[in-house]
Amino acid sequence: KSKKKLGMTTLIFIGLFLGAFTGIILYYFVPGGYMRDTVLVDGVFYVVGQGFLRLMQMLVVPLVFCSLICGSAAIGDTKTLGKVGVKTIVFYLFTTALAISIALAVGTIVKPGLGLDTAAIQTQDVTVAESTTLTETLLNIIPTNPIGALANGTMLQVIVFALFVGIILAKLGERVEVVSNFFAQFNDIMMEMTNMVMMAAPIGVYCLIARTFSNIGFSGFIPMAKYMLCVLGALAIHCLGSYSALMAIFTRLNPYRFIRKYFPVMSFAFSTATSNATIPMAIETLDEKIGVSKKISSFTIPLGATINMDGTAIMQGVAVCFAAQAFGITLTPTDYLTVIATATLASIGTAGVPSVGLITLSMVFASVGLPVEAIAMIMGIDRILDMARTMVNITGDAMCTVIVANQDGALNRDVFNSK
Ligand code: DAS
Repeated sequence: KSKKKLGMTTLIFIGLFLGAFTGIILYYFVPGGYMRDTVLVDGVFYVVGQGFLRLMQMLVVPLVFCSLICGSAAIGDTKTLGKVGVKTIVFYLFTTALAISIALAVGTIVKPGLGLDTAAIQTQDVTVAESTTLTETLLNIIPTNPIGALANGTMLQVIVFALFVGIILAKLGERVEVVSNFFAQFNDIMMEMTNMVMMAAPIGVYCLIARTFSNIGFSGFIPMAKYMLCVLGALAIHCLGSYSALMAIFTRLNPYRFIRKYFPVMSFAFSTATSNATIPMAIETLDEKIGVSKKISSFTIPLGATINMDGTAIMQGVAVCFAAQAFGITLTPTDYLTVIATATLASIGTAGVPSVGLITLSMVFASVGLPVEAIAMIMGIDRILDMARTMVNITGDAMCTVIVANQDGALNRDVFNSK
């Protein structure tokens, strides 16, 4: 009987859970030593896990640049591109504001900052980010040196430059046929490279998770359990509640089929806590399994990975309530609005890399006069929450992409509804 080829989804699912299981076994039952630490955790797991992550990161800039040039050239006219862009940004801002509101509601009702056993809480020193203004954030989107933007992977600047190139390619048509073909062929190369790297996803995810769980201090969870459950609860409400409702309302598609098909991408985001590195797998999965045309996803996914961080906004909303309660500070309704504005602004300017939400959290706290010491209290247990919120970040990007693609007639519903 021919061995049934296990699908990528199943393999990644196995990698995720086997990795977590391995990590917990190592943490609780295998004493530190040469074999466990040097050979396994900081040897095999570290090298294979980080190697896989670096391969995925290697794809991001060239893939986003080429696929966005091809995507915007395919859309062609600036009117449609503008319409898709405005719709996408409106959806991103709406879902982020909804996310923060859910977080503030959960934080206000559950009160995770009350009755804390502060002595038991492990604190760490805090990285404070300087606050950015709206004008700086907007101006930073325009690249003064596009080659520098590509070299540094400054995603918003890469996106802006690629959009210009794509629109002009469409405008000049025949005159730049060679350049159009070059980018189309280079895009094919990058897509093929993505598929090739994704073959290693199950083992990469296994190693990343196994190492994280074998090093994580679960003991730190107990005194911060209420805070963690608030964040995870709000993330679940938003991911399974808000997103499903919005998808059902706007597309009449089955949201749980979307989550099942998108699970490999969500697992990768969870394992790496990096939205940016998830971009290639997201574009590929949306095209192959969900039926979203690359001319939409090549724009909305990189944009979302940079400016749309609902999961991060949720952590920041709960953290604000936690800090105010822990330090006995009463927040006024204006403070809440300031938090919503600052958290949204903070997420626009920051790339999707590990722990960025914690760094911008210092800006949000400063905007309402909350003590930065509170961040030291939540840093110790932030790794798991970073993984969970990154998973929600990229799910929100994809869900908005499906809605915008559907409205623009760029969603193949047969592919979506296929097994
Ligand atoms: N890890 C970030 C991301 O990749 C999210 C965060 O740090 O809050 O989206």
